Formats: sequence, C-alpha cells, structure tokens
Amino acid sequence: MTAQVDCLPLAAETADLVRQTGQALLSWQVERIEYKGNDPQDLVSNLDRKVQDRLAEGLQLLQKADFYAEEKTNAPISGLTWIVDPIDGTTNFISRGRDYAISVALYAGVKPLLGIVYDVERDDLYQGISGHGASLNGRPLAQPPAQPLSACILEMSIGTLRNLMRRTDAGLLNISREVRATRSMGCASLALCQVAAGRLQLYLSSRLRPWDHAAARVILEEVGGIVAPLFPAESEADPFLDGAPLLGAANRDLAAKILHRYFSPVADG
Ligand code: 2AM
Ligand code: CA
Ligand code: CA
Ligand code: CA
Repeated sequence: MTAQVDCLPLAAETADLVRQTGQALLSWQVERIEYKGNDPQDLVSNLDRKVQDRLAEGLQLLQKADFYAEEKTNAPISGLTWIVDPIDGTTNFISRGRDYAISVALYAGVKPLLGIVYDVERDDLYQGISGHGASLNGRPLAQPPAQPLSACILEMSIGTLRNLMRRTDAGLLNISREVRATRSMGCASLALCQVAAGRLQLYLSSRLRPWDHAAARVILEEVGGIVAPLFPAESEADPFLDGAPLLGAANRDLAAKILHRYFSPVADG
C-alpha cells in the first residue's frame, strides 16, 4: 500500500490544505465550549469539530485512507491512516489565543509517512517526510546540537504528569532540578516541534494520545530525535504509545541517558 503513496507531492498538498484550514479557523467564531466527560480541564469547542470535518473531507480528496482523529470514535489504526488532531492545545486556543496547532500525519499502519504541524498564530508550518527530512516554513531543519542537561529547557506540566507522580516522583523532581529550566506551553505537538527546531530540548508527558504526537514524531525523528517511552518494557506492545509516559528529545543519546538515570526501575526504587 505504501508504494502507491507518493509522499513528496502529497506532503506539499497536505501542507497547503492544513495552512488554508488554519487561516480559515482564524476567521471562525467560537460558539460553544463543552467539557468532555464532565472534566473541567478537558475542553472542546465547536471549532475543534469544524476543523476536523474540513480536514476529513479535504484529506480524502488528496489521499484515500482511514481517518483517525480526536473528536470522533476510532477503530484501531491498521492500514493507511490519516491521524489528525484538529486543534492541539484547545485550552490555549480558547483561553490564550496562542500556542495551539493543527496536527496531521499519514501512517501506513505503524510506519510513519509524513507529519505536518501548523502553529496557526505564528503561521509556522513544520513538516516531516519519512526519509526526506524535516522543515520549518520550507527551510530544512538540521539536528540541534547536543546539549548537556544543565543547558536543556524541559517542557513538562504538572497537569499532564499527575498520573506519573506517585510512581516516579524522584525521577521527575531530580530531572527538574538538573535542567536549566522547565516550561509549560500546553501544546504537545508544538512542544515536540520546538524540540526538533532547537527551541526546547526535552519534552515529558504521560497522557498523550496518538493524534497528539503522531505528526510531530515524524518531524522530530527526521532531525535525528526520538519520542521514547519512559518505561520501554511496558510500552513495547503499542508503537503509538497511546497514553504512555514519554520523552521527546532531539538527541537519542541524551534521551537514553535520561531514561536510564531518572526513569529506570533502579533510579526509581
Ligand atoms: P488537546 O488540546 O488536543 O486536548 C496539554 O494539555 C497537551 O496535552 C495538549 O497537547 C492536549 O491536547 C494534550 N492532552 C492530551 N490529553 C488531554 C486531556 N485529557 N486533557 C487536556 N489535554 C490533553
Ligand atoms: Ca482535547
Ligand atoms: Ca491534542
Ligand atoms: Ca485536540
């Protein structure tokens, strides 16, 4: 199935669609905000659904594939699949008017083909095509230079790590002490893209779903980085790391060192 997908022209067309959709979003009005499952920290607006509907239609015209997206009920990812987060960072979109993104990826089963993350407010479009590198607004992204931990900015929020605290509070406390600083932007896809672009060095979260990181992962991997499970043994069965604690880093050696030093069972014990 993969052989039939010509990723280079498809990526360009997908990027155009995503950018157009983001620009349309800027002119649309928020009319309804709801709590998902009555959770006051989990918001969805009418525009999350409107963006998703527009992409569902537009992406099928570019490439027929399954459609796996946040604001719908999904079957497990198997064949050729668009993986979409229509608005990543909905809380930022609603409350801050910045730091949200449209995230679109194409996978052939577990194999990543392309990923696009569009920072709507900054008009920054990150793109990764497997085997062909990553770019920001058409300019190639090179792997950011390796940094010692003491020079790293780590993106993590207490909210997204709460379910990990009891389990590995020492690891989290220690790493937060040893990095240069921690930050909490609240948009997973953009944080991972900023790691790829060298504007952040590390990203930690423990509750992401596939649509949060599928596209950014392609971009990060294309610059030589990694989205790695914090506890690899437990996550081996799920290549999409659905809900698994994970670390994003632009440098695989640094990621391996961090996993070993702060999150291995020995470090935890
Ligand atoms: P979202 O805005 O698309 O829901 C910070 O909250 C980051 O984690 C965002 O990228 C957000 O994506 C994601 N996230 C994943 N699960 C979440 C949840 N249950 N509640 C809020 N944000 C969640
Ligand atoms: Ca959401
Ligand atoms: Ca999301
Ligand atoms: Ca979302």
